[in-house]
Amino acid sequence: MDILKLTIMEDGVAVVQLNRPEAKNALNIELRQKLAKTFDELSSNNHVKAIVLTGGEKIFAAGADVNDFLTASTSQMYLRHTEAYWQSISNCPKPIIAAVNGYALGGGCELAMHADIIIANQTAKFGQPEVRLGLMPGAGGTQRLLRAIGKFKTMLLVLTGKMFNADEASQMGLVSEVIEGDATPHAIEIAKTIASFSAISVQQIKEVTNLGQDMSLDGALALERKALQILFDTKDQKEGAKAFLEKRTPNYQGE
Ligand code: CO8
Repeated sequence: MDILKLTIMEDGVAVVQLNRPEAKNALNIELRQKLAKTFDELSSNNHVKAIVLTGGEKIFAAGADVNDFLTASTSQMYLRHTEAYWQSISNCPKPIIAAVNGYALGGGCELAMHADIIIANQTAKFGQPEVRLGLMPGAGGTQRLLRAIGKFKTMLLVLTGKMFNADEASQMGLVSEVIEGDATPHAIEIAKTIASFSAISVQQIKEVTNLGQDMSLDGALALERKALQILFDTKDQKEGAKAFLEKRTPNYQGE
């Protein structure tokens, strides 16, 4: 059985599915290596414009594979350099939409937070339970959560390991949208919409939004302005304006 499934659709949408249902999609080293390799490939595949990341209908991911932690020493953990696996995802210039059904815990919640949009269904349960294992989050669970929902909600979650459901996650600002039924088809629809736009404008929007989060407001506004100005040098920008005035669908080439 393939522990990671990849489907590339005609309209430029790629669907990446974690597939270790017997272990609740726990992220063992092999799965994380495959995820990283897949995201590296998708980043450089010009046909792919948007990516949906899912764990299937029942679960997103129950975190790191705890079996990998039983005997690991500090130096072994260091030498794994797993930050490189995560960077393959966080450096991906294309929009990533996480479709979360069921549990997204520990490294699973951190994986969802590597996405740009999170769609959750009513069965979704988020949490950073590492503290219950004598551990702490290690792939953004303290820092990405802090930036998404603020200090006091973050502290409550990471210090108690408490799980929270989709509506609570949405109220906190962790989830983009909560839907009834399977989150994946809805995430694919959103990805298709994004894939129909100019890839170059989409990627600039993602880059500026993410970079701006950690910059001063003045610096981030300047970055935004410069990125907008760069778009005026693209064929797609001219095509977008022309198509609007001619009342037709634009034909974007990503140039
Ligand atoms: N690692 C290894 N195996 C797991 C994991 C896991 N994280 N989660 C579930 N499994 C296995 C179970 O051991 C069980 O195996 P078996 O059938 O052989 O007994 C099987 O999956 C089914 O699990 P359950 O019987 O427990 O299923 P339930 O429906 O009763 O419960 C839960 C589902 C709530 C998801 C429960 O399995 C659970 O609490 N899992 C662990 C959640 C957790 O603590 N996650 C944090 C892990 S630590 C972490 O992520 C640190 C991150 C650091 C950096 C990032 C690395 C990626």
